[in-house]
Amino acid sequence: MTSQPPSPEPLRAKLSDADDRIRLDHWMPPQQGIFPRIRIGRKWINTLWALPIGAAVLLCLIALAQSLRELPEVKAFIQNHPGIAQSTPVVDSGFPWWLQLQHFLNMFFMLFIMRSGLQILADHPRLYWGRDCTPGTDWFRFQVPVPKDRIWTAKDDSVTLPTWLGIPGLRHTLGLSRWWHFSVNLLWLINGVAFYILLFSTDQWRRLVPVTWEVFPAALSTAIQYASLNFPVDEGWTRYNGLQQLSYFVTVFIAAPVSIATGLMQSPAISNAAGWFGRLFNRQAMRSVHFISFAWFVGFILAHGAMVFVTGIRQNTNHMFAGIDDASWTGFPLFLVAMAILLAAWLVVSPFTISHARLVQRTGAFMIGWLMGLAEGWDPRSQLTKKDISPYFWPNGTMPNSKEFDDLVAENFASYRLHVGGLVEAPRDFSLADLRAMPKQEQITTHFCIQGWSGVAEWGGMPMRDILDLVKPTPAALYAVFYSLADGADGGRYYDVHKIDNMSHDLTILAYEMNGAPLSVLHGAPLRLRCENELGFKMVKWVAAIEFVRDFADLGAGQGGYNEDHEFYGYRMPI
Ligand SMILES: Nc1nc2c(c(=O)[nH]1)N[C@H]1C(S)=C(S)[C@@H](COP(=O)(O)O)O[C@H]1N2
Ligand SMILES: [Mo]
Repeated sequence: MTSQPPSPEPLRAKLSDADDRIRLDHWMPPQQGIFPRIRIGRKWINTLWALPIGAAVLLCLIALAQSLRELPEVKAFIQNHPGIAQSTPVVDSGFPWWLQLQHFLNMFFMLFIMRSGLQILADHPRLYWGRDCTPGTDWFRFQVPVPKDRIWTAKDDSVTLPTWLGIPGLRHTLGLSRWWHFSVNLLWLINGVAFYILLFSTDQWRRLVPVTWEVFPAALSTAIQYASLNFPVDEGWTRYNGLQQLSYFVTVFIAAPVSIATGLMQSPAISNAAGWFGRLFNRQAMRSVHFISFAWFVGFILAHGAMVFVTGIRQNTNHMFAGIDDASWTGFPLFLVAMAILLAAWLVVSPFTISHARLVQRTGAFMIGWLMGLAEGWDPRSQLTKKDISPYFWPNGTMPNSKEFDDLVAENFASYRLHVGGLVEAPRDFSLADLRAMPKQEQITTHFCIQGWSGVAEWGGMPMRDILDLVKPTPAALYAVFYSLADGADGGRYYDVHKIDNMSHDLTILAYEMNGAPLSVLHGAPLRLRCENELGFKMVKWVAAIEFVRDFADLGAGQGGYNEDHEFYGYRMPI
């Protein structure tokens, strides 16, 4: 007996090809944000005030420190604590080549990480502490308040960054910035681990790790001396003063690991696999801490950079760029070369990313996609309780806009059929009544949008594993394609591809209810996918058909989904 190959899903013809670069006439129109504001109580304060206030505080501190230093008690204090904690052990090995190299690589990687991170933030330019992203509960934003008089999707909320600031700048380009952020993170992590190992296998750890409580009075003394503009003696070749030690220690051993942990905890797969830990350290709190850690790095770089100049540029650049301890001009030109490399990278990266977007997507997937994909294997089981349900759930995506769909809404989806076919033994059409008659599963889960917002809702629907049992995919079926009734933002049908393993996870359902009520059109009626180990864009709304396939290279632009084709996302996005 020979079996006929199944005819391909007719909706395939509605998929569209996509550009391999960003063309501005096809891209989201720009939208300027506002200067960042911080909410204190009910008042929003423009962070631009930090400049005049900071300058005034600095001037006062200088005056204060200078008068303090005339007091005999303070004189005695500085005499006892000259700046370097007395029992700080001495480093004998100077500034070895590996330390210089790692310092440079760290700067180089941070440039990409910080700029691409800002670009990701600009896609949902608000921060919150609570679990949900209810408008008005944000504590930081660089966007106006959420308009109440119309549907305002998360995509509407995204703002433009200049190409010199974000990577690649523009608006809603986080698909590409994420590849930069995660790929360079991996390199930065490798550099960091190698740095930790080398620090502790040599005597270099002595620079950074305080071994005596004396470091605190020493740091205070150093701060007073710096602030009075009469600097302490520098022994940077062999050991650091209290203030240096504390700030370097915090940067290397606290801010860096905190950034990594709070970054990972924003992932649906990791947060859901972490159980109570993921529920306690919710995504929005993690995003906020991630940002504060970023702000620490910005402050550190500014202060550290300024100190390199004002405490002796020749000695300092000789130490870190030439590995010698004298007052010659040897290190300074090398420092300039390093800065020129950073500047060149800075100027090139955004234009390159815009004109080679597909290449950036492919390279990113090659470097980090496989690692991210590992998290897909975990079956997400983490659920919340009814009291965690968000009062507000951001709508997102491109709404259906066709007579076909309006007609379905008008008749309350009576003639709607979900078509399930492709590489299956028993292709089938389901009416909404058929689906409702099957065993229903309810779950209270967090939705993680790639743009950064999240929300908790209760979903009711039928498990995908039951559909698998009915239609029986053949062994050749490796992926499930979800076709929507709606087009995507750039024309052509919205669709998305999942590995078939995702279909048998406990919490993968086709939802027709949200928070105990029938699903609204805004959130995907008549049917939407819930697949809790992936980011939101992979959960197709207004599902029209499911096709099981062996490969997706011949669908659309071949990247595994609409946003994968048009916005350069990855098709496996559990992180
Ligand atoms: N058909 C279709 N499905 C879609 C989208 C879309 O644009 N079209 N957007 C996706 C994105 S990016 C997200 S975050 C969720 C948003 O679901 P919500 O509107 O219920 O919040 O739907 C996903 N499903
Ligand atoms: Mo999203």
